[in-house]
Amino acid sequence: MPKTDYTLMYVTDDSIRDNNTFFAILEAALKGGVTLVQLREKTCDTATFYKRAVHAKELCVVYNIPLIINDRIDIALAVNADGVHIGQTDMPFNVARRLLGKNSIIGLSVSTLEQAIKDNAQAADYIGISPIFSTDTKTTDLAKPLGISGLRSIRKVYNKPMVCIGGINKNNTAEIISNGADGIAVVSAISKAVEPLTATKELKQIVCKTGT
Ligand code: TZP
Ligand code: MG
Repeated sequence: MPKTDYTLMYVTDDSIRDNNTFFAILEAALKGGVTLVQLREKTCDTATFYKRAVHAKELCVVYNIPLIINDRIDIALAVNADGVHIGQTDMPFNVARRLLGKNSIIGLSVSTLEQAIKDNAQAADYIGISPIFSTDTKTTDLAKPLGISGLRSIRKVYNKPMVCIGGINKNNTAEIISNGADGIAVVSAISKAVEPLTATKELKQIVCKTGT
């Protein structure tokens, strides 16, 4: 299995219900150099989620980029996705691993230092620092932002890949990477950009320039 590149994850924007727009932005993100895609759907029915997942997987295969499914292990299995991203109140980590197998990528959201030192975080392929900053994109179940100091404390105890999410844009990306994150995950910095392709390229360049 090739090593996963956590530099820049595009988390899809579930407020975009028009499929043409949704997939045009996803393709711009892929063209612009995202290294992972996470399909995140919080409000639609299973059939709609599944259909988006099928098409997202087809696009990701063309660009040779892993597709991660948010929350839904059944959808990940159904479309042969590369992994899942789960939160603290989703399917227990060990069960997700058993269902998906050892070759799938499993990411876990972590909102405190305590969560980062638990077994499930240590067993995850990567953790998402969630949220690093405040955001208007996710309005429910959002923990207090960890900020740069929270990121630094978690970096000291966590040796595997760490991706930050929440309120990230081109102005705060360098600070996140220079304080120990392996990559960033964004929704609106790409989905709401006037030019998603250009925005993606800019974010990628900042992460790559700042990272070691
Ligand atoms: N999880 C924590 S914050 C967040 C998610 C899905 C939303 C991030 O969106 P944005 O627009 O990049 O701040
Ligand atoms: Mg979740």
